[in-house]
Amino acid sequence: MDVRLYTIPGSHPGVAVQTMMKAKGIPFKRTDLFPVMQKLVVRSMGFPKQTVPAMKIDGRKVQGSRAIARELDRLRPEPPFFPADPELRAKVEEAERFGDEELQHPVRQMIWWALRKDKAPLRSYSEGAKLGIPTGLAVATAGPILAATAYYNEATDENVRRGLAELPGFLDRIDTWIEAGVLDGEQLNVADYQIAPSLRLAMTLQDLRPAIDTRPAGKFARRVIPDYAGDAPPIFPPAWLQPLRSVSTA
Ligand SMILES: N[C@@H](CCC(=O)N[C@@H](CS)C(=O)NCC(=O)O)C(=O)O
Repeated sequence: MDVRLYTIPGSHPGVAVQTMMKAKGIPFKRTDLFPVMQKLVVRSMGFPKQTVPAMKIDGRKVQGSRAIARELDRLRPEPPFFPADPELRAKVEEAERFGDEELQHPVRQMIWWALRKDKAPLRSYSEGAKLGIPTGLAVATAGPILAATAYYNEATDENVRRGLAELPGFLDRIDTWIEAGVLDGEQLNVADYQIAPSLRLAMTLQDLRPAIDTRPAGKFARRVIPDYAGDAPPIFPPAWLQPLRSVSTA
C-alpha cells in the first residue's frame, strides 16, 4: 500500500491521522505544507476541499480526519476503530462528531491567536517538520502567514475568549465520556483519536495546560498521544482565563 499524508506542522487532525496510522501499523510518507499554502496545494492535487489532513492511498484521494479514519479501518480492520456493540458505537460516533465539529476549531483559533501575538514559539510547533526550508527561516518570515491564518480561521479576540469560556464545559463532557467508557477504553476508538489531539494541542499552551492536566481528560490525552510538539508561554489576558481558573482550583 502506498500512502502519503498531506498535513501542516502541528495540525491536530493531522496528528490524529498519524496516530491512527501507527495504531493500524500502516507505513506512510508525509508531506508537510505551509499554512495557507496547503489550501492551494491540496486543491491543485484534485482534493475536493482545501483542508488537511488529506491522504493519497494508492493514488486514491481521501480527505478529512473522519473519512480517513473510516478508510483506514476498512483497509485494515485490526485493531478495530469502532466498538462492536451498536449502542456504544453510536456514543463513540457522537463523541467523534463533537471532537471534529465542536472541539477542533476553537482550539485551532486559540493557537493561531497566540502565535499571531508571539511567533517565537512557532519553532517548537515545527519540531520534526520538513518544510523544505530551515525552520529558523520559516519562523522569521512567518508574520504574514500567521496573520492570514488567524484571519481565515476567524481567530478574533471575541471568538477566542468565547472558546476559552466554553472549554470547561467541553472538558466536563470529555470527562463524562471517559467515566462512561466511551473514551479511554482498553481498545482506542475513532473518538479517542479525534479528541485527544485537540486536547494535546490545547495543552501546548501553558495558559491551559494545568487546567487540563489535572483532569481525567488530560491523563487520557497523554495516554493516546504521549508527545505533541509545541510549547507556548502564557499569552491570554487573565480575565479570559477566569472560567478555567475556577475549574482547576475546584
Ligand atoms: N475538521 C476537518 C478539517 C480540518 C481542518 O480544518 N484543517 C485545517 C488545518 S488544522 C485546514 O486545513 N484549514 C484550511 C481551511 O480551513 O481552509 C478534519 O478533521 O479533517
